Amino acid sequence: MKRLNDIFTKDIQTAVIAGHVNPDGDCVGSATALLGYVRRNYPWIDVSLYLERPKEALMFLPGLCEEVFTEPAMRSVDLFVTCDVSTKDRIAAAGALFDAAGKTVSIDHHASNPLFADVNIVDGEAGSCAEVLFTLFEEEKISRDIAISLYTGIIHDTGVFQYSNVRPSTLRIAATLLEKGVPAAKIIDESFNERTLVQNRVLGYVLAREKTFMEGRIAAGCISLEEMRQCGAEKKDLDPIVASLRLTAGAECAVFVYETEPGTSKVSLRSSSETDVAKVAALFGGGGHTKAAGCTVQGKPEEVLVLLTEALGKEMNADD
Ligand SMILES: [Mn+2]
Repeated sequence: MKRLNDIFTKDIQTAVIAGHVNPDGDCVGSATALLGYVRRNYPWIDVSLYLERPKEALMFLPGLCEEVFTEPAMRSVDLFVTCDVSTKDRIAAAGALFDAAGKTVSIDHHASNPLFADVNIVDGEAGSCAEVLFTLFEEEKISRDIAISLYTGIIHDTGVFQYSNVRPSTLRIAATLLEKGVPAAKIIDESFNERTLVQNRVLGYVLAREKTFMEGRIAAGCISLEEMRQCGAEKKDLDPIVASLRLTAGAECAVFVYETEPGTSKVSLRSSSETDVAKVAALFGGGGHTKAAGCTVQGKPEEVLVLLTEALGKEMNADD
């Protein structure tokens, strides 16, 4: 708890909080929670938040406004804090400001974080960055709005307390946040579960063409830019797909590949077994967590799908 007092000291006048590219619920939840906490408890600091625009379902989070999505005009700040950012090159657009900052801090839960900042508060065992932040905050100084942000971060990175990254402490933290008046059911439904008509259509399209490999131990699906266009879908509409593939009976790992630009494909990997998908992603220059990882690979989605299932198959065989 004292650690934050050692970071947000009296000599800090300007601070920026930033997240990672393509921000998810944990990134936006953590960053807005920290923004609220700094504004409330370190009022002498002129703090601003910089994020890429997240999906619409996260726009309810306290502290988000147009200014947040506009790159900060200032040239340098006393303090630059990243939330949920696993490597320096994943800091969203304000990266130049990071280099020019008086002091940098990384608050994160990716075990692969190379400790790229001056101060690194990284708990690779935590299910979400929001959980790491909770342990840094003083409980009585957490407002309802801050609790809402933290709770959102936790549910998004734990799949509403379903994934294996949930620890007993995750639920204790969630209980404390509920006591702060978080409207949990509403947040879960509206920010996590809800899907648009387009999302449902594109999910159906990919699942209808799902394939399995390694005697059903790998479930895989892919979609090209042309097929996305036919479904009226954009990148942001693809979020729920890999999790649905993973639910296939008998599948230990899921691979979802989509084309981001002609000839370039993005891969999402999930594991519900011992297989470390971050290792497989790293073979292709990507990264992530042991159970959820990703990478970008040159090639058409169907080709990349074959490459990835082969690499994943080797990794699974090595584990057997
Ligand atoms: Mn996270």
